[in-house]
Amino acid sequence: MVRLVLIFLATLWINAGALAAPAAKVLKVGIGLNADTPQGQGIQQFARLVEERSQGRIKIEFHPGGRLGDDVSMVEALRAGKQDMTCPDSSTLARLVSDFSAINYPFTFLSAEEADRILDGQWGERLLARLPQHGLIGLAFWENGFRHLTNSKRALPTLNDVTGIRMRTMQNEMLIDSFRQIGFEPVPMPFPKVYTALAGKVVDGQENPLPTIVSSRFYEVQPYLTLSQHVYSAFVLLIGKSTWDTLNPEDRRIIAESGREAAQFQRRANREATAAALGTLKAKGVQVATIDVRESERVRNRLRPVLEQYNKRIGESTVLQMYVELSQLRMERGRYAAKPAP
Ligand code: TK8
Repeated sequence: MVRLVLIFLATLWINAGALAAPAAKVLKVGIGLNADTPQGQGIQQFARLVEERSQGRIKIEFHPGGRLGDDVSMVEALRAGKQDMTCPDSSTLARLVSDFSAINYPFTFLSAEEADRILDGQWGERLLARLPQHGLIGLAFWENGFRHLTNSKRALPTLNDVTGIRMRTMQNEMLIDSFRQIGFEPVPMPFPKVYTALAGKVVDGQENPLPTIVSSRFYEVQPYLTLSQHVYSAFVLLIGKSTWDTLNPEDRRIIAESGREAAQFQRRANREATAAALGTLKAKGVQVATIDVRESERVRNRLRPVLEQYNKRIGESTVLQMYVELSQLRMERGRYAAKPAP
């Protein structure tokens, strides 16, 4: 009898314990880059904020380095409810909402500050608001960075003659068409396959922000770097709508706020990594060329017919609004302030 009572009491105690500390909700997050990159550090910062603010109710299970897949497949996993969160390059979302390509219009954003203002402002908000109907919630824009070209064939101080260079591109049609228009042979490919493809000479070149060229060790198989700053590239922190719908309002608030705060942390880390990367690459023996303003202007003109086509596909109002906000910003900054006639 005493034993039975004890067992009964023990059961009560276990139940009370379970009530006091319900099992944490675990969110599975995958990214393409390694844990020690600014993107990886950003996720770890996000995880700290979420776990702290939810008092352990929400835990982040982090899978870096493309272990859960690439940008396109992870976004699909979110939509299918098989993965909770990811942080792809925004260009890969154009297959769902073509407007995302506008961010990557070559030679459009001129500084990280311009990108921050456009992406964090109304224009960016409107873009993210298009995602829920595709099963995704966009929490914040993070930074991938300005992209630069590397290749294993020859130094490219201009992009005048790039024939015969097979260039890996992201899986975005506007980018594929742009690289073809410049004269490259574009080969779209998911990021986790790129190093092996470069090493095996399946492709000759790739383009990414400097911190990625360092962290993914592309310099080992890419002796030539061209500082081209041809495209600005953003990440989007995403949570699947099916996961979002299971969260209570308080947890949603914590996740959304932490995503935005981690964006500031991640951008800072990325800019520090960018400043340090060029020295690292030079020390590794990479040969560096820089394309000048006139050359970028020439390439920009060459790309005009491609972009005109995408203006129509994307919707002229999205593109126009982006240019309007950019020129407003530039006027504020005095970049276009009237100069006295010579
Ligand atoms: C990492 C990718 C990558 C991107 C690319 O998952 O594919 O080249 O720049 O960094 O998002």
